[in-house]
Amino acid sequence: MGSDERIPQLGVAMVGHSFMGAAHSQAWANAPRFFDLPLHPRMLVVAGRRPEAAAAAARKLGWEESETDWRKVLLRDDVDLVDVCTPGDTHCDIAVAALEAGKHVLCEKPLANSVAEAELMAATAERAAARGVRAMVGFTYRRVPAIALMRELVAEGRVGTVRQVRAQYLQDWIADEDAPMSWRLEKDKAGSGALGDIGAHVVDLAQFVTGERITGVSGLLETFVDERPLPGEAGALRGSAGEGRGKVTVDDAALFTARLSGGAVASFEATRFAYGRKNAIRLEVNGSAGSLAFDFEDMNVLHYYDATDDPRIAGFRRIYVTEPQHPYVGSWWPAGHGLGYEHGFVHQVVDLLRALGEDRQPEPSFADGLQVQRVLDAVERSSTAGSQWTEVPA
Ligand code: SOE
Repeated sequence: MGSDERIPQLGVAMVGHSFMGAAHSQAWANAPRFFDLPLHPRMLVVAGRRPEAAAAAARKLGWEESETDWRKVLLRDDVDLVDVCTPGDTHCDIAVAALEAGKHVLCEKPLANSVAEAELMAATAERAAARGVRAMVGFTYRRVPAIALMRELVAEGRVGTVRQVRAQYLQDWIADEDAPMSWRLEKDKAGSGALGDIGAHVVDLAQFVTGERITGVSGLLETFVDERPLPGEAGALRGSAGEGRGKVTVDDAALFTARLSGGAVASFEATRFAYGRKNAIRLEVNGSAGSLAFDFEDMNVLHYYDATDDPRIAGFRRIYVTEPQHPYVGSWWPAGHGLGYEHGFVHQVVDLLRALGEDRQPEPSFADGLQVQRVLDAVERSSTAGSQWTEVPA
């Protein structure tokens, strides 16, 4: 697809080309096809360690070239932004080097594998921002229209004062104890298990929707299966097992309660052992004047209960979030047609490009990513200390 030559280009390089790399690639390609943008992304180069795999990914995902060494990508003058889609153990090195080389960065979640790494990344991003170089962390689900609408409705006071938040992220892709190993089950690669992989999303969402911060937690982590078959060719997320076995070194399930800065209390649950729950991100907010409820497995719907309604007709109303008045929706299909998983990634790129075009900080920033990391760390420390109440450093 040709680009409008009157719109300045932004040269993009992506590091990593598996699941997230594919999700991000379609976003870079689709954003300018559906949204009016101040910058037109040019998909210059994808980096991956194995030359054939990187070249095949470039062809399939729509990148002009491939590269095996991400450091070489940073030397290129035509690269303006580096999109980090690798496992967590490499986020810090790549993002810090890219920012220091003057490249904007989009980095997958969770921001890092430890608070120390996240602090370094946030500090580097702050220094880079003074030079107009921007960094954003990919908490993509913020950009699901029903979630963005949920935030708008809470901010408008439609549920009154928020009293309780119920947040769950439930999957089942490793519930079978013979499901293969994945880097997501190794602490040195992923930092933590369900907690960081999917719990990080609901931590971000609860804070995003309420506009409040988690100030303290009591956590409980559990590992049910500590050894699994190594993955085969098709990869762990596709359930393909190969030869040999590997050790699981992360949590399989993470549960915690929390206090929020505005006075609300919250419960969180992240697990990949909830048979039958495929990608159930469930978020419910109960306030003094009503409730809002969302489940990603029905992602175009938001449920709203207005406690000021006549009690004879009060009940949860099912809002089909597919109208042009809803966040992001108007740029897609005619009303009523609905969106999917991939659209959140497109909206993420749209918001990032608009922020860059207007020379402002995109959200969520690396500072936001660091704050989520501090929550995850507090949950781990609390669990180790027998679920002891643990404050989250501000
Ligand atoms: C696997 O649990 C995974 O791909 C996560 O890593 C993503 O962040 C989530 O969006 C979907 O599930």
